[in-house]
This record gives sequence, structure tokens and C-alpha cells, in this order.
Amino acid sequence: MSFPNDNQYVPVTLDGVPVTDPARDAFPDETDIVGNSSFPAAYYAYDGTNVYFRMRLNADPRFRNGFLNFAWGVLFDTDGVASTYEWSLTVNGLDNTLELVPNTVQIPNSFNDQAEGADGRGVPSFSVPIINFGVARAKEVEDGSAFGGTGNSFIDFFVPAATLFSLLGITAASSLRFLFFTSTNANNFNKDFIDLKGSVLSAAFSERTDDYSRRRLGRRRRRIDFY
Ligand SMILES: [Ca+2]
Ligand SMILES: [Ca+2]
Ligand SMILES: [Ca+2]
Repeated sequence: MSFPNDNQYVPVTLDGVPVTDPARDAFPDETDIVGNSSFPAAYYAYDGTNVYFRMRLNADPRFRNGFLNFAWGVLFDTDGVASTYEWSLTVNGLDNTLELVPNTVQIPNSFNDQAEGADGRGVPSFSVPIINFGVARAKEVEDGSAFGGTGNSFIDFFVPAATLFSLLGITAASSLRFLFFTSTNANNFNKDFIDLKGSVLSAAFSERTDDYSRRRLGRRRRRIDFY
């Protein structure tokens, strides 16, 4: 299984520019999302088979043949109501799994709204072990970004599109918003959030994916896109 090339990832945007995040607003550095308009903080990609996500981190999140005991992930707004998220996709460094969990009891505009899972106890609807960095990996950035004073790293993870689409109840033509985060564990969003404007969840979600395609009309289409 291979990941897209760097130039196949699409920057996640908000207000027409790539999402950003300051260095050293979360500790440790491995949970510190970083980025500016030149070095986007988050990306996605879709190749027709898998949907990929990428986040720029201050420091390398790997430990031995897995990840440190933190969590890195993305919240999805699928229903167009940006004050709530519907699903979380998380690299769970404690269990070394990649998990997709529904947020069945929603608290509007709360950053402490944990994903209950279909069973009400946080059990993922989809969970796969991370073996040999197969579905989640990290690597040093090759674009030279060095927020926080040293070279940064990307964490990359992906899910099969068929799984993501059926669980989230969407299609490749659906509109999504993303909110990337890091945390102490998979059920507690307490480290870093992308681009937290005004401390309101509804203002922190990225633009809808159909806004990306609209803005790209007339431009050369990327090889990997939601459309
Ligand atoms: Ca940060
Ligand atoms: Ca929502
Ligand atoms: Ca909840």
C-alpha cells in the first residue's frame, strides 16, 4: 500500500487559504500542529480507492515501529451543520490502531464533545491495526518547513473510500468539512486544533469540499480530488 506523492495532496483551506496553526501552542512538540499559508498545516487526497489525510507536526510522532501514546486525527462535518461533528478518524497511538468513531450524542460548539461510538461507549465502527506503518505513517517534510526551530514531520493516514463513504453516509460528490486535531488519547480532544478562530467549533471547520472544486474551475484539475 502506498501513499500519494507530496504533490498529490490537496491543502485543506479556510476562507480561501490553506489552514494554519502556530508552533508551540501544544505540548509536546509531537502533538503540535504547525503550518502557514506557504506550508499548509493539513491536506487530503482521494485516488478513487482510499481517502488520505496529512497533518504537519512540529516533531516526529513515531516511536519505535509505531506512534507515541497520543492521538492525531480529523473530525468530519457531514451534515452541513458546522457547530457539530459527526465522525472522528483517529490515529490511536496508545493502541496503535486507526479508528473511525461516530459522534452519536452531539454537543453544539463544544471542544469536549467526545465520540460515543454506535454503542455509546466509544467503540469504533471501524478499526484497523497500524502494522509496519501500513495505514498510518510519518515522515520528515521535504519542503523545508521548520516551525518551532527544527525540521517538521507529516503524519499521514488513510481509510478505504468504500468504508468511509458507507459509514459516513456520503459519496465522492458529497461536501465535507474537516477539523484536524491532536490529543492525549482517542477520546479527548485536548491538545491542538487547526486554526482555532474565535474558539468556536463552527468557525474552525475547513471549507466544504465542494468549495474547493468550485474555486478550481478553469484550473488544471489535480490528479487526486474528490471529484
Ligand atoms: Ca500548533
Ligand atoms: Ca455537523
Ligand atoms: Ca458526543
